[in-house]
Amino acid sequence: MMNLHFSEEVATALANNQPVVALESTVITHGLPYPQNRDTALSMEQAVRDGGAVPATIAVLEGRITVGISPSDIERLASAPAGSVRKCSRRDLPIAVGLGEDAATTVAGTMIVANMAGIRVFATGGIGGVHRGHPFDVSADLIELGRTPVAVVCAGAKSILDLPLTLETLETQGVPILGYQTDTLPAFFTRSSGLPIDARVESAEQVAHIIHAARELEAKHGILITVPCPEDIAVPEEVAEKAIQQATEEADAQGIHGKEITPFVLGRVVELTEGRSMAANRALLRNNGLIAAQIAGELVKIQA
Ligand code: PSU
Ligand code: MN
Repeated sequence: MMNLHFSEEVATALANNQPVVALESTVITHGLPYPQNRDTALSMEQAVRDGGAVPATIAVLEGRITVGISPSDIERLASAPAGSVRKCSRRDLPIAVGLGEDAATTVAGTMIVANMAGIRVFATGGIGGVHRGHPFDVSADLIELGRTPVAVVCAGAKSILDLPLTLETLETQGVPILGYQTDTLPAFFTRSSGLPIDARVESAEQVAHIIHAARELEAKHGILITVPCPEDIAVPEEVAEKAIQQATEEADAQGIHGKEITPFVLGRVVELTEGRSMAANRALLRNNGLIAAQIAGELVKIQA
């Protein structure tokens, strides 16, 4: 099997059955601008620690799949020129490794590595989904959730996506969608999409019991835990919707598609909301890191 490179801290935590939370790196290279990307990545790691777990940010560094990259690696990825680091989903992993590249793992890429590393819980901002107006542009994240047993804590799917089609796809893939202290699917910057989820959960302990049950069932799929953006900083629905509408139209008009759409639209939405979406994005990443750590802690207790 492929050799993974672990930081000493992550290797020790895993060997001692201590809680570990995986974190992705595409949000660093493609999700936020410098230096907010670096600061957010570091504060998300801190949020995981505050929640009692060890953070393991995952990336490919010069072809080496690394679990627990260092603060200086985070700085290097964060400050790399736009477009110079490969956005690494399932199909990109062998390319990045085979060519000895630097690459930032998406939700799908991070799930694959976390699973290989024995990390059961992963925190991110938003997963990929089905793109509005492009029903065949289905993120590999959704397919990965259907075949890799990692629990993903997120703020729902990005509100730039077609959320009803995204939910349909996840249902087909057999992925349970939990609402953390909520009855509806959060829509990333906004707290609710109004769409139903499969079950409301109140605590990290309940989530851990569901993850454990899936494991006992020998489930091959992942579990999605959706957490609304903290209330004081969430973007009101009308504001988010208007900005997304405009950014999506601009992307279409400029012929932007495939893996370029998400970074383009997110960047434009930040400009159009005068930074409010970025503040919300950063706050929800930290919050998800904290809750994922608590879930990982409860899971360790059950599986001890
Ligand atoms: N949401 C964000 N920022 C991001 C992403 C999502 O706010 O950077 C990234 C995640 O890494 C996610 C990826 O896995 O976008 C999905 O891209 P695609 O639709 O090309 O699969
Ligand atoms: Mn896509």
